[in-house]
Amino acid sequence: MKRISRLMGGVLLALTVPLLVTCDLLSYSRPIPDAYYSQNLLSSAGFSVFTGAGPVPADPLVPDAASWDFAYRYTDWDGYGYLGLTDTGATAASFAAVPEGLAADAAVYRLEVVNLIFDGDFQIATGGTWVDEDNSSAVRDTFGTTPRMRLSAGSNTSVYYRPSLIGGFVPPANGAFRLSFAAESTNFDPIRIFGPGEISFDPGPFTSAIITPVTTAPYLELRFTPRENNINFTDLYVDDFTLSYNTGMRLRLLLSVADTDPPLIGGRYRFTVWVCEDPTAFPDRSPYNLDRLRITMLKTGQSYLEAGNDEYAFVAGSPSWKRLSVNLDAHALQFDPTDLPVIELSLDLSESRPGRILLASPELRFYD
Ligand SMILES: [Ca+2]
Repeated sequence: MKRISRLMGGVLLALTVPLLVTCDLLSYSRPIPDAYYSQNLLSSAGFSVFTGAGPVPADPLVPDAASWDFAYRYTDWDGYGYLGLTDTGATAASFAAVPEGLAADAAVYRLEVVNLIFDGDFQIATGGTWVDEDNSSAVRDTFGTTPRMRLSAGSNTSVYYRPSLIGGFVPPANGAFRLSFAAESTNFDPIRIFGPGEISFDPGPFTSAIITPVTTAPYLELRFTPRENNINFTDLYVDDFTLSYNTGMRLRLLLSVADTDPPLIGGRYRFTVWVCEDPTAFPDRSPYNLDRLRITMLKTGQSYLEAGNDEYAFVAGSPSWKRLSVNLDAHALQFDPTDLPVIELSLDLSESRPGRILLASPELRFYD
């Protein structure tokens, strides 16, 4: 028995030693070509490669890969352009000082969450139709820093607002939209605000809710009313009514293995994009500065990965270029051989109010 054990031990040792040597050699040989560590894998997939402005796709089950696109086009979509991506024709240096890492001549694109309410900032007039019952009023007030509406309502009465929608837009049946506005009161009067479907809003600097407009005019109506019977409210200031679509609000790039140069392999990646405040936008009137933007990477049905996210938030001041960056720290990209997309690079606007922002230089880099 001892002899057999010794023999087995010897055989095992003989098998193990070359295995260890092989592993050692592998770990030092770095099998991944240098190009993966040195190149932007999106060198041929900048924002100029874009299909999101196209018509309803013939086969919504097969998303366009290797071009920037809007995710809502592949849901139950009515064909309206709820997001916009356009070439400004200008370079990064034209908008703000160019920080290290961003090329001065990088092409700059404008990303917009379309505001479907017309004159909800009351710059022109009263932004639609106001209906005030006896002892109630809705007056356009131009005394402050920006025109807004001043509302009052007597006991057991209401003020109604039917916003104008932008030309050519008719809400689709059962569509989900985000209605947002600012409501301020100096009197702290108890107020109830109801949207379509009796969704209630709390007054605040910005209040929003997901609503479903009806498909016939006036499409949308808000009701402002005292919180209890036999009381009233005065001097409720409302402004900045916006409406945006709320399904598939992502600018995305789906990538199959062969869509990058060099081709995608399993591993960890970093996705970065530069953003800058848009000089054609305003903090307090339409077109607004985009208030927030989140970037991330998403797995597809063919792959597995876990990414963090990075978020931009608007701060009034001089425009500046800011780098958003997200890594596959939590779990590297993994996939079995497939021709289908294995990763989505995503600029998520699902929590954003309508507005504009500038984008430049999307990059995907392999790091591990
Ligand atoms: Ca205003």
